[in-house]
Amino acid sequence: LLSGVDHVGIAVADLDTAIDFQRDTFGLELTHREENEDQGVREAMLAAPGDSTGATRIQLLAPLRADSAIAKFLDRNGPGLQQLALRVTDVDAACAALRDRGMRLLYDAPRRGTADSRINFVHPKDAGGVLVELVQPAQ
Ligand code: CMX
Repeated sequence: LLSGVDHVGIAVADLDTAIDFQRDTFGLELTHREENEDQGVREAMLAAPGDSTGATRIQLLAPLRADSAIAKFLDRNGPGLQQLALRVTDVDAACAALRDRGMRLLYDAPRRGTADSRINFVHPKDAGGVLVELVQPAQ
């Protein structure tokens, strides 16, 4: 079911400042940005120049609201790595398999993620201290 590492997510206070930093320092290019009201984030996807579709990306996540998961993460930890996102071909089947292995999934059913993907999360306490996102990209 696993088809790769989709992205690594970094919590940031200000999205535009973080995009400029990643471009000017590491040469990463902005490939996508959006606001996800459900997740309470303003977000951007960046990739190495010339990366084809399917490559691992860097996701920058800034809070839209004070009560969002990213706002809470920033309050507690400051900016930094917030999540590891694994790409799966069937998120429903992946969640069922992980539940069978004793993992707690945060949502009963997958929700909408970046670019109309379907997402769920494994609780970080069940995954070695890492918030693992499962992403099934839109067709
Ligand atoms: N990575 C690793 N550990 C984390 C963590 C993270 N991102 N976020 C919280 N934790 C740890 C906390 O430090 C805490 O540890 P201790 O008990 O040892 O102190 C523990 O997990 C539980 O913390 P909590 O206070 O009970 O829970 P929070 O309110 O911090 O919520 C979580 C944690 C994962 C449930 C919440 O962040 C969440 O719902 N995340 C999923 C949604 C999300 O992250 N959305 C933003 C991204 C959107 C996108 O990718 O599209």
